[in-house]
Amino acid sequence: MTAIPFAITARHKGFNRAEIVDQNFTEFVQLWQGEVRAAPRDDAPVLPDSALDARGFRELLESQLISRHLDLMARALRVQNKVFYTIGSSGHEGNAMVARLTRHTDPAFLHYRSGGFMAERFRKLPGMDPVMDSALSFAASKDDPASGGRHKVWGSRPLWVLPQTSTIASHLPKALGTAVAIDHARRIGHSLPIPDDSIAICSFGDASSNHATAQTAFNAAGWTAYQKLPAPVLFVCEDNGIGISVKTPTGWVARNFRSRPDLDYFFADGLDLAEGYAQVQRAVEHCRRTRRPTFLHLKTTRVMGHAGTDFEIEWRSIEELVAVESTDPLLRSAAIALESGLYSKDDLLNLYEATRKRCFAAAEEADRRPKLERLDDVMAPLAPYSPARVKAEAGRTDYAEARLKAFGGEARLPENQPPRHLAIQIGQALHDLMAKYPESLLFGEDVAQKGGVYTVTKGLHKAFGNKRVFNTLLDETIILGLAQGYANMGLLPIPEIQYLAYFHNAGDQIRGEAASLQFFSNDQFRNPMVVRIASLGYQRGFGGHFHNDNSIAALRDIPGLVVGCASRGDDAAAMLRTMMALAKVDGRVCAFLEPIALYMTKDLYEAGDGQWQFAYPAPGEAMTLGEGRVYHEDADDLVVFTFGNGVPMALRAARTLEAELTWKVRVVDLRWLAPLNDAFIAAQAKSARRIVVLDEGRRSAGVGEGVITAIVEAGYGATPLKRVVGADTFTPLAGAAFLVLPGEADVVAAARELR
Ligand SMILES: Cc1ncc(C[n+]2csc(CCOP(=O)(O)OP(=O)(O)O)c2C)c(N)n1
Ligand SMILES: [Mg+2]
Repeated sequence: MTAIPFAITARHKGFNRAEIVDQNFTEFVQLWQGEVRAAPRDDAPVLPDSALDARGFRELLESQLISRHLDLMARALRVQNKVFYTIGSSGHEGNAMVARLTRHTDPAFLHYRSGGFMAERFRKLPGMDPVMDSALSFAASKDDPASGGRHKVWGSRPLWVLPQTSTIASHLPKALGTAVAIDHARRIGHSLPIPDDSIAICSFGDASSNHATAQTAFNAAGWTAYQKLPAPVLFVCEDNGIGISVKTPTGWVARNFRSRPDLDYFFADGLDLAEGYAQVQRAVEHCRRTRRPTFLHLKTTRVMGHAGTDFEIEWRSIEELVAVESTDPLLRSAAIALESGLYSKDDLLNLYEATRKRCFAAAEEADRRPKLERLDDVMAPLAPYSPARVKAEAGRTDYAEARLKAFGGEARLPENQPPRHLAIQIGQALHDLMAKYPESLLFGEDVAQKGGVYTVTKGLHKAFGNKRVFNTLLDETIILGLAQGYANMGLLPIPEIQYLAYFHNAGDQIRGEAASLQFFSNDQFRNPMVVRIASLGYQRGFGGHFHNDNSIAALRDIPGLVVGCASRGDDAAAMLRTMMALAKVDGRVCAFLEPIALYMTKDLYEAGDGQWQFAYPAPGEAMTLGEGRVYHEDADDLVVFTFGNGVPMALRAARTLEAELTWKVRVVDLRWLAPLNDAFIAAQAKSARRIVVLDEGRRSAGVGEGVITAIVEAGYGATPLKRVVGADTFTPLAGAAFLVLPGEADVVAAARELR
């Protein structure tokens, strides 16, 4: 479309661009002097040759106006502290076409400028009010149906719009994951909560398309399609040519995406409803029909700046600003409205003003609605926990037949086997859980035929087949994005991260995304999962830092995330059972740290003693979240608090100390690292005469700090105490690794100092 030229008058030089954009609309309508056609019937093209009919145009126009007036309202009421968000959709309102041409059951992951899309999607269900619902979110009211007042988001449970965070591009992997899950679910006989031919929609900006997280999603979409696997995701790049103040090089988006193999490119003019509609339609139909990843390059513009705080006039020339404002898609929509004969100038201006009134009235009403005023209320959806239901679910045993099949007969059931070590029993537990949950999937790097780098998942591929146990491409962001997508479709994902260091590589998918979904959706959406991570140090002769990473702080610091670490096989089986139950019942995101160095450990004190192998807990035996394990319960000369590799280490040190000092030493395995069970720690500290906190993580922000805080806060700060902890360093290769990690001798030495 050609730009509509404005003469730059004194009015156009104003500081408040929202006001100018607003006046432009009125002035444009008043001064419009085109040919007026005979108004088309509802089902006739709005303009000759347009694929959009008159009814469709009227509704889209109304959605565009709602979006625009919500923006204008936000700018006006922000200064009165009635609204708390001013990043708007002005210039992007053409995205309403994408909503019109898709279904309300196509899961949508939206750009913050997809207000037009949102207003249009509201039409898909009767009795919903885009204006009031949005106003409540702008006002951060507790009544906000999207997030309960926790964020200004586009979100709706009934409309299948999953709320997004402000982190640009972080939603692309899970949108792809959702698309993949739509077709994958059918292949494992899982019934979807939405129609089988649904597509996932994901919108984002032009600058965001360069982000690593976006690029990995495009790559993984292509990787999937190349193998002829369905990935019906519609990537909608809302290209306004700029990201905050940085211009996207002209033509870059088309150049970058037009000819990618296995990412099918479509262009649409999002500034012109009459023109763009057929173009959007082609992209949507292609995606739905071919089930291939589709890239819709939607031309938009940005008027009124990045946000209310962005005074563009301070950093752009007035000529440039006015030129951009003249491409305002609402001016083009006004021209269509008038030329088509569907609206007189008065009708159009009346509609414009009526929409303004409606948005302001809703905002004033939203301002009177309650806010979040108590910490409890704020946190309620973050980490729901129903102990009784979780316990019952963890102990549920009604899948005997499925497990018999998975293990290959009664004699092979793990509880009928001799005691085994950690790696074997994790594998057995996973067989058990995949039999218990037919909707569970296990995936990651090398996990299928090979059974993982440490063969922990060996046999699962054979037992459950390629559809439930599979290798992904090599990208942790995608592994965790897939997990979210599967979870969105009601499946129960068990992704594996090959090493803890590589969790950190993709941590935002849990930190910013998965763990935040219940919070920002007021628990209306859940993405339950159990992420297994091969973790921690002490591997003899292997690896260096990245295979021996001991940074747990980055996980413990994620709100709502459950973090557990087992030191022995029977505990691992029970903990995995609890984690799956937490995921199933309360939608929780759980991280299970598997100490690599203990995978194959069979002995405790002497080579060949077999004392670090344990009987497999039969189904029905459940562990409560937060429950630790206590060795030598009655001993109180010294109590060692620890977890993971620290547990057998502390038990060995205890034997030395008992011989040397005749102390009775209790060893407390925390097992659950987040949330830490403060009450349990306090109860164990109560009778302790001395305490050692043995933490193989790092000195700063390690688990040990939390343990000591719990002890001190419970009033036992006067108990003589020593901390034995990893150094604040990266881990070196070979024998030097043991200089930075706590060892048995360090525990003994610390205890001696407490004499
Ligand atoms: C990962 C990340 N980095 C930086 C930001 C800050 N930021 C917010 S929007 C934005 C520009 C986005 O531009 P674009 O993708 O073109 O979207 P537009 O705002 O133009 O619609 C930036 C840098 C962010 N939100 N997330
Ligand atoms: Mg942009």
